[in-house]
Amino acid sequence: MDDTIRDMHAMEILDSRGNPTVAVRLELADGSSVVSRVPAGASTGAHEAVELRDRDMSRYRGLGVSQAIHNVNTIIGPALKDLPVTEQLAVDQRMIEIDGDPQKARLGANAILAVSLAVMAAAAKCRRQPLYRYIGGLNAALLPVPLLNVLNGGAHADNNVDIQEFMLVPVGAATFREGLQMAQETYQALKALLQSQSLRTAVGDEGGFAPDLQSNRHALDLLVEAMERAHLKPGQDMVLALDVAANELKQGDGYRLEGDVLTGMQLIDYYQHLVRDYPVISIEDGLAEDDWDHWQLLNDRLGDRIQLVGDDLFVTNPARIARGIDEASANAVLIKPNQIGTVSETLEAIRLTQSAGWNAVVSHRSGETEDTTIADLAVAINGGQIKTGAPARGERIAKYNRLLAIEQADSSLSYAGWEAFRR
Ligand code: 2PG
Ligand code: MG
Repeated sequence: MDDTIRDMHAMEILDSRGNPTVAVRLELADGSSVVSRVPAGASTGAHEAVELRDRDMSRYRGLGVSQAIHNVNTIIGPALKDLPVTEQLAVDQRMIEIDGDPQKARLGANAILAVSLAVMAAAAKCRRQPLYRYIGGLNAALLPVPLLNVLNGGAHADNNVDIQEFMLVPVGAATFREGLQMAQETYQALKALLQSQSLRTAVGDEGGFAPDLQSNRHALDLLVEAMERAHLKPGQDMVLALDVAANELKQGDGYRLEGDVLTGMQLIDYYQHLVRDYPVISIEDGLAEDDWDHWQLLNDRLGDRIQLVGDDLFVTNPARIARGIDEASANAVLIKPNQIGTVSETLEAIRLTQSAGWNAVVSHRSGETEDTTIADLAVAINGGQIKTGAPARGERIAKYNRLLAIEQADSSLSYAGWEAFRR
């Protein structure tokens, strides 16, 4: 059979931060091959699947992945030989069984995901379908609204801004291409604005600017002004999304924000005021990963007005998402395949999220590669949103360029626009 796995080889490559990560080249019985590459986070959640690192301080400051590579080449590869790549679930199950650890700590989620992604890509190739069509079938109909992180703070930058990501959301565009252009022009307007105020225009890990600013509100003011300079109407053509990454703000029982320590309730009040004063449509990780009580209170307060996204809270894990649905903790889930470690479990997380009427927002990691799988995934699941960084830097642009190509090639798809945020 042409669609069976003949061979696979893992390789240690570098991600966009220059840290080692895993790539896998999978060869099919018919001689054709595909390559997958896995990303890596910086503000990682405690409940994520385990990224296996060597901890050998004589190489890459302990961040090498040679053990994960070895696991693919000597354990996973031989175990999957001759299996058909169209049996994604069986392949993923096999790896989960061999690993045996709930957080995939033995083989490493980086090793397992690289293989899982390669299997999916190979299956699409066998079927001669674009990846999004293979995953989504006839159902795939929407091009996602991009959430472009143009101003960075927190763990992604060396500045004094404590919200990790300020994102442009071009909801008012008619097409993906137009939305990307609107965002790029706003990004350039922001750069000029920063320069005119003698603020730094060096960028953070995801390509967003990382100036020292007076406050989070200062950042929001700059973004609104940049939109206006780009001839856009804030709140109409374009809105804003935040990723607070509140785990990183945790201090004792409270949250450290702009020099003060706030209680969970005070932080919720703070968000309510931001939403009143700025066109903020989405807040991700407004609270920490185990602060379930305050998540519920936040959703109570703002969940009927804006999108509340759990990233470190849910870690793309169906069990944690199920709890969140049960407790009405949020109304959206950030989907990162490497938080859970296989394609099948990622798709299960998405199904669960969408079955509750929640939004599934497909996302990159702060450490990325040229791999564009998430662009196809966002289209396949009709999620209507993708978060993949600034309109700058090759590893971010690769995803946007892939979406431009999909839009160009497939006139049956339409841009999600405001639809993506209708609740
Ligand atoms: C996040 C991500 C991506 P990291 O917090 O949402 O922007 O960052 O990959 O560092 O977890
Ligand atoms: Mg996040």
